[in-house]
Amino acid sequence: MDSQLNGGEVLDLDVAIIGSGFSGLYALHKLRNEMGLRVQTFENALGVGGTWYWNRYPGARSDTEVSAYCYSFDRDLFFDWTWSARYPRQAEILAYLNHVADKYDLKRSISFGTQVESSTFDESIDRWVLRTDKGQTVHAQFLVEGVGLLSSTHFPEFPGQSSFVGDIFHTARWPHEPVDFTGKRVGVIGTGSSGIQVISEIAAEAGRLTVFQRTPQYVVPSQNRPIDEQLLREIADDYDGYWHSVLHSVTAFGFTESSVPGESLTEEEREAVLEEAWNDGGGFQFMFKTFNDVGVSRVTNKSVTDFIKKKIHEIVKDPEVAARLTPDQLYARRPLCCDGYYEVYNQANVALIDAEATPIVEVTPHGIKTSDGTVHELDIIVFATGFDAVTGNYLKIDQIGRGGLHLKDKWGERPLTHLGLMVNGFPNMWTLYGPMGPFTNQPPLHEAQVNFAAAMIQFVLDNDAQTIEPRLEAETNWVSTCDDIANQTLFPETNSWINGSNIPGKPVTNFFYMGGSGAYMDLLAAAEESGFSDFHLGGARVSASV
Ligand code: NA7
Repeated sequence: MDSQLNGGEVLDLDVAIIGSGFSGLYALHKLRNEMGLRVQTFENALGVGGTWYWNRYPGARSDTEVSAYCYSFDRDLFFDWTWSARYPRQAEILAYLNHVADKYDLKRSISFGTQVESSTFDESIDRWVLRTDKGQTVHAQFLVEGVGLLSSTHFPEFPGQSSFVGDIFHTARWPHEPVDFTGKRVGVIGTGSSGIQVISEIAAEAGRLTVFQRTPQYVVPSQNRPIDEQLLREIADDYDGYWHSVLHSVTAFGFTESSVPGESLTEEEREAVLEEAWNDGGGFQFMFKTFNDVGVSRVTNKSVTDFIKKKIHEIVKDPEVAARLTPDQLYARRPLCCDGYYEVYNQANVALIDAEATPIVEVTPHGIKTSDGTVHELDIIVFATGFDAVTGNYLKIDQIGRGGLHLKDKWGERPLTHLGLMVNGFPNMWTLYGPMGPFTNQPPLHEAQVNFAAAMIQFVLDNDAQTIEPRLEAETNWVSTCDDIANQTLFPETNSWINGSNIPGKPVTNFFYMGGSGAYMDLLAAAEESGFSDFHLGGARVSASV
């Protein structure tokens, strides 16, 4: 199939996929190569990789151990690829994803540089009708959306921003050509995962680095190093068992979570565990491998925050700067890790601005003005301001389901899905790692969700049916289950992209299933075993579950 359609042509497909990141690439392989369906992928970028295509900023790397941040579906693929470290850089992950696309001959079915502008379910033909910015019309029975959890950028516009005479970059829309920071006065706005990585990397290069920090963050070292050879031997000895254990853990990050409540230990015992975790590295390990109640117990959570606060004051020599870097919130945001982050603030060329006490009020032609009237003179401004997460990219596409229902209206107050994967009123449409999906390491869950979607598609085909969609009651129950679980944790008490509070005007609510990967896998298995009884099969000649 020609991967670059001409304008005006109508393409008739079994499956249209949107996105060629981790999830979209695997969906294409599964549905086209394994199931023999007619599939075409539409990709906004000029290459594969999704997140790893766009986030080329200096210092960008995975902070998930790569032995679980990769595909599992082909043992040969796993062992044929050699990673340089546990937490590889962006370029290495992008090279891996290109290798995957080439190995399984995926690129010929991807329309690059093509934005899907709308997708409408035409009830008269039971098909999705997609329109692209290239003027193409696509008919597809099934629509699989792998548009990215963290992809739609949050790029605030401060007054006067267009007058800035230097360069402005967003970490998630980084240029392909290297940016030279040598001797430059650089301002970084934001201290989330992207901010701490870019700050740690460019501090050595920039003439002067000014960090605009609104909310201080807890950052632990990643202690990056080569992948443990012993781990690779264990994976080789029991490949399927390893991936089964990843998927049936709580977080799917490739380590065994602690089963010990911090509350059951003394303060000294907790501190010893935390010291060991600090020296071993990893943000998710720090939250989940230390104790099993960091996210639910205030006692344990306080031990963790006290420990990191102490480390900040040990590392950062200027007590005032250390105080400014010290959070006063719970350890209940997305956990961060980065080697050498706090150490950066001991450098003479690095300044930390408290952008909560003195917010940015304006961008002037030559810098950033804060509310105390100071103009911080800059040659380059880096926005590390994050994403309109989880729902942002779904709502960029004008998606219209049954009865003319727009997804943006259906999700006006909050996103609604069943299993984080399908939406009532939007038949034959899968939202990979979409809202109300599991809060876990993504790649293993992408595969699981694609396999589940593939099984549903096969179910529709086997039953000679036209459509499948979740029953409204199932969707309602799922969302309230997700909320019940989230409300038992401390996560709703902090503000971040996890609950939508980082985007002005966005509903602040729960966006995740926090019941764990293993429980989620059991739910997917039960749904399949039940003959997808939570779903309505439409247009079936042989009735299976109507
Ligand atoms: P994050 O984690 O959402 O961080 C964004 C940062 O930008 C955060 O420090 C924000 O401060 C700051 N920010 C956002 N808007 C502003 C304005 N208007 N003024 C000042 N500061 C601002 O995004 P990342 O890209 O770092 O990481 C997102 C996820 O991607 C990450 O968790 C990984 O899963 C991968 P705030 O904290 O809101 O006060």
